[in-house]
Amino acid sequence: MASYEELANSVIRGNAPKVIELTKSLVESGCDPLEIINQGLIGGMNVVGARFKVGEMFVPEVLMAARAMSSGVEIVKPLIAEGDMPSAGKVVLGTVKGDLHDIGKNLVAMMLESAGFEVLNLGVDISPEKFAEAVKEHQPDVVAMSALLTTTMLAMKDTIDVLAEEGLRDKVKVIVGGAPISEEFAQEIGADGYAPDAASATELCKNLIGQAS
Ligand code: B12
Repeated sequence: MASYEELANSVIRGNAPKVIELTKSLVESGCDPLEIINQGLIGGMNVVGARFKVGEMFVPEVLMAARAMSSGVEIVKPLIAEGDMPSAGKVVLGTVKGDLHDIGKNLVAMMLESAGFEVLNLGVDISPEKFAEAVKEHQPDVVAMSALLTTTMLAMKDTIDVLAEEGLRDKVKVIVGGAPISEEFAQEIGADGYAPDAASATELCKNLIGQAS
C-alpha cells in the first residue's frame, strides 16, 4: 500500500504523475483526506521549504514540487469540501501586493471551505485598493491576508489603512498569516488575528465571527 512518506518523497521530487497515483491509492484505501494533505502533501512541501532555505534546492525544483503538491491537493479537495454544511461566514482572501506566494494561502482557502466558509480567493499580488473593492462588493465577515516575504508584510498594514480610510475597517475582521508573520506583528498593525497554519486559521475565523454576532 502507498504510504504518506512515499507521497511526501514524490512531492519533494516534483513527480506530479506519481503524486497523483499515490494520492488516488491512499484515497481508495480509505485514508483520511486531511491526513493525506498534512502528512503526505504538506509534509513533502515542508522538506522542500527547508532545503530551499539552505540552498539544497532551487526555484525550478521548488516550483515543480509545488505543482506536484497541487495536483495531489486537487484530488483530495472535493472529498473535504463535500460536507453539505451551511455557510459559516464569508471570507475574502488574498496574497498582498508584491507577493506571488500562494501555496499556503490556497491551503487556508481549502481548509476554510472544508469548514463551511464561503471563500472569495482574490489571488496573488492584491493591492490594498483591490482588497477594499472586494470588501465593498462582497461584504465579507473576514478579510484574510497572506504574505511570505519580509518586504511585503508591510502591505498588510497599508491594506488595513486603506480599509480604514474607506470606512470599511469596522465592518470586517482582518486576519493575517504567512511564514514571516507573528502574533506581535498582527497586533502592531492593528489586525484582529493571526494564525500560524491553515487549520488554526479556520478556528480563528470561527472565533472572530462568533464574537461579532
Ligand atoms: C514555494 C516558494 C516560492 C515559489 C512560490 C510558488 C507559489 N505558487 O506560491 C517561488 C519559486 C515562485 C518563490 C519565489 C520567491 N521567493 Co519564495 N519561497 C517558497 C518556499 C520554498 C515555500 C513557501 C511555501 O509554499 N510553503 C508551504 C506553505 C504551506 O506554507 P506557508 O506559505 O507558510 O503557509 C502556511 C502558513 O504560513 C499559514 N498561512 C499562509 N498564509 C496565510 C494567511 C492567513 C490569513 C493565515 C491565517 C495563515 C496563513 O497557513 C499555511 C498552511 O499551513 C519558501 C520557504 C519557506 N520555508 O517558507 C520561500 C520563501 C518564502 N521565498 C523567499 C524568496 C526570497 C523568494 C523570492 C524573492 C526569490 C527570488 N529571489 O526571486 C521570490 C519572490 C517572488 C514574489 N514576488 O513573491 C524567501 C523569503 C525571505 C524573506 N524573509 O522575505 C523564503 C522564506 C525562502 C528563503 N528562506 O529564502 N518562492
